[in-house]
Amino acid sequence: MTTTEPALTAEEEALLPSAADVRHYAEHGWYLSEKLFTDDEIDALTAAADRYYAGERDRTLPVRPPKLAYWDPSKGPVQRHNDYVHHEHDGLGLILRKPLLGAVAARLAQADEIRIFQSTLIYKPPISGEPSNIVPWHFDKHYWASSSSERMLTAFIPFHDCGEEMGTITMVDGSHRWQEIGADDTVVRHFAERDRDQLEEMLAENAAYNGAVIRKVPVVIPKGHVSFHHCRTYHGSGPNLSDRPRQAISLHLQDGGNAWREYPLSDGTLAAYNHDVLVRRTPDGRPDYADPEFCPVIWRDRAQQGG
Ligand SMILES: O=C(O)CCC(=O)C(=O)O
Ligand SMILES: [Fe+2]
Repeated sequence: MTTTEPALTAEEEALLPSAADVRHYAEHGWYLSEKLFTDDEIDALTAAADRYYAGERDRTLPVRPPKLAYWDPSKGPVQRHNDYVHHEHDGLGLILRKPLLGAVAARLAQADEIRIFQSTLIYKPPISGEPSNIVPWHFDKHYWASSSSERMLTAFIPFHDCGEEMGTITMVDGSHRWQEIGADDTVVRHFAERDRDQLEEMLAENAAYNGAVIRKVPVVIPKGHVSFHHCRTYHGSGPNLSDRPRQAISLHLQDGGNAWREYPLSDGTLAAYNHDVLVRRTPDGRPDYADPEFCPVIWRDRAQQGG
């Protein structure tokens, strides 16, 4: 047998979402997992993040993509975002590849395979009035217009108990099922580049168009648990009012079927993602979102494995 993916232990199997949990995710667009990481694993993430911030890298990107989030100390005490940490730092990357995490995502997305799409290391300094700490309403698919899949999802992994006072991630319940109006191309710009009031208004307009009431659910996440959201679920988060930094990794995941697609924007250019200048090409010349160098597989159903 040449199976490459380790099976889950019986204890891990018990942590997978139940059929009712999968239905909850399909209906609400988000899911708070069981305890998927041990305290030791989360503490190892914190220690690895400290080393990352001190400048440690196992490798660096061969070129700098156009929209890379890459905080460095010269930016000062603002909210930190650093992309591609699973690629650049093995201490972070190895923990993020935990098969159990991929298995949970596969159940939710109803996919046979889960690959990393992106990983962003996040740090909200404990400064209550810091404007950059506020994450305005958005959904992640807006940044991924060049991705063909509608099943992509994000695992939000805090490094500690994460409650409302720390500005935990907050979901707009069921919003992944809304139809979108007024989707002008500015939505593909990252929220950090956009006006916050404009995004609040966009949320209200989209809710009204769908006859929906906006129900905001702050996800109170105990250490080791993970909050998952669908790529069309609106979410955001508030200030960090605590006396500790709010630290997390946002692990963006793609199902096995995801691939680069041609998605023309109104100005005639094609939607692009940072990967497009990094990953290898498919035989027909498209950016390959399955390049194992940048988009490693973290879960494949055993039924799909050769062996
Ligand atoms: O840091 C946050 O609260 C939100 C992060 C986010 O937008 C995401 O995980 O997709
Ligand atoms: Fe997001």
